[in-house]
Amino acid sequence: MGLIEVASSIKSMEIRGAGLIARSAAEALKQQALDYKGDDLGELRRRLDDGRRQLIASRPTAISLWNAVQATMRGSSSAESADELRSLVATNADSFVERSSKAVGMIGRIGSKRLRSGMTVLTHCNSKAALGVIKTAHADGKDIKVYATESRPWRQGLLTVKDLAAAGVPTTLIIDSAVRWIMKEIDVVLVGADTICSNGALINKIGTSQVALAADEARVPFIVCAKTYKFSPKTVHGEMVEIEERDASEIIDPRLLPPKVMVKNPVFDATPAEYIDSIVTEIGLISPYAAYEVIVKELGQESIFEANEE
Ligand code: RUB
Repeated sequence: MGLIEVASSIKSMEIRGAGLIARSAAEALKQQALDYKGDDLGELRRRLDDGRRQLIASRPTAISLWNAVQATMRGSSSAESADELRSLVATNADSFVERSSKAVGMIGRIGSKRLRSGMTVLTHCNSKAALGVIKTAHADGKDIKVYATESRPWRQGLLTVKDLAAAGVPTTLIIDSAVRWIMKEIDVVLVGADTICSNGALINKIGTSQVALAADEARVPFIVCAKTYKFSPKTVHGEMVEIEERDASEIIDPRLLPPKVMVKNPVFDATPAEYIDSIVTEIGLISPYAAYEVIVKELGQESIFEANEE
């Protein structure tokens, strides 16, 4: 798949989930570099820069996309030939994809220690990181039950129940509005992340903040499963995370609506740090209030400088 196709598949959500879009973007940039066979350094830079912008514009909310693109392009300004630039981008992309894939496994192992046999987990939407935790606990022989929300309008919950059922985890699908009712049966909530802000706030699938409110009311721990490249250097500069709004037709066929009725379709929301017990990352289980340190230590001071240059 060429870069333009990858960017449009991310936009149309054929490629979705913050981790997967990040890995796909890194691979698309690598492909863009390898597809240019010429030796004009300026031309290769222009192609990569165009590609970089198209990928970043494909979905605005998940910082994983921006972090992946930055990591893939890091050091590229000092390349002195097209060959050097090509191999730098390819090496960066490979190491990003490898680190990202390993991180999912680490998160699974660390997070699963928080699950004991007999626990019932609630998850929202479809997060590979959160499902990795559940599947690791199950594979370790723990008796875990799961409630999975449908996650309207895209119904990513159907992917979640399919994945968990294939792994043999007893799973029950619920509609999003059943969350507060079901919370009395839940021992822990596990969700993924599209972005974690420097103040520890979580940006994730619409409805996540309502799940967090219901968990808080019932004193059920709310745990986020997120690779460190879900943390946002941009928010260190006070930048607000753009919440993507998608077409109304994803919710309802507009022809079914009475005249003058409008539809709003925000697809992510913000959960403040105070509702989050902990964040499971590949470097360990941390407090949401440690988000700034994660950005500085894991993504590096240079990511904060780069974010300011945008
Ligand atoms: C998916 C979503 C997931 C996060 C984390 O939204 O909100 O919870 O992306 O996923 P969408 P992962 O379907 O709109 O992309 O843990 O797989 O990175």
